[in-house]
Amino acid sequence: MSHILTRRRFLIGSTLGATALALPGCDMLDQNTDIANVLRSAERLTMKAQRLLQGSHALAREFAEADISPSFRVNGTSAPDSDEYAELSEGKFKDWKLKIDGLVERPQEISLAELKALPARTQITRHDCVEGWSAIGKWTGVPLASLLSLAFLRPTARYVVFHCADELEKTLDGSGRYYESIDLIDAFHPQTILAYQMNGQDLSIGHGAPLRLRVERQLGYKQAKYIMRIEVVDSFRGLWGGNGGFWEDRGYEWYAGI
Ligand SMILES: Nc1nc2c(c(=O)[nH]1)N[C@H]1C(S)=C(S)[C@@H](COP(=O)(O)O)O[C@H]1N2
Ligand SMILES: [Mo]
Repeated sequence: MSHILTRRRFLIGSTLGATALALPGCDMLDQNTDIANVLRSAERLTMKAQRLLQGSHALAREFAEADISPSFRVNGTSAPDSDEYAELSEGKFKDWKLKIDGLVERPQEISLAELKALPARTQITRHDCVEGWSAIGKWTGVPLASLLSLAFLRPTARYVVFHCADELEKTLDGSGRYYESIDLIDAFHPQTILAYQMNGQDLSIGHGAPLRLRVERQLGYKQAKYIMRIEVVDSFRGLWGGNGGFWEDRGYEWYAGI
């Protein structure tokens, strides 16, 4: 079903694209805004339909040990290029702390050892990248819900933003820094975890050490690696391009439902 929805979304997109091309001389700016608005509402439709059809707590499929892919590609950043990250990784992330702040009552700073001492979840799931490859991996980590409960969300909290260590694109203003965001339904979903292990071993640098997001009902680019800080917000305004993620600021959909 979700494939049909996805295809439909593409069809809506391409029809509009053709219309835009067929109308040269129009005020392209206005038109682009219209197109963006229609595409955005189509995306909301996809999200609502997925949740309506599957329920907001439906689980992504989980697999068996035997299904784990023998190789799992490293994609996007393979190692954050900063002195700060180099120092942290040389020290085996003993000095790394996950910050949780924004619209929370009790901001947190949690070490990797503390995270590993919390109740963990392990899940074997399929990762689907928009570039057209998939791989099955086993992830172990702390449910995001547990951490948000420690921090106590304020009543205005709407989204959870993940700030990463890497710049995927070198820009003067820092807008090439990777970040992602999800809403509270996905944040409290039982398969949404902050993983520190992959296939039974500490996360490698390529796969996002020391901590990465797994939000299993969405595509690969939502699975933020190298998480340094979690910020709870009520909107994306004021955050880089304002669209809730590195790739979203470059035109990808914010809700990347599979
Ligand atoms: N911080 C950060 N997170 C990221 C990326 C990235 O470049 N930087 N790439 C994304 C994309 S497009 C994919 S497909 C997955 C790849 O995860 P992997 O390298 O473990 O395969 O990470 C996602 N999370
Ligand atoms: Mo991806």
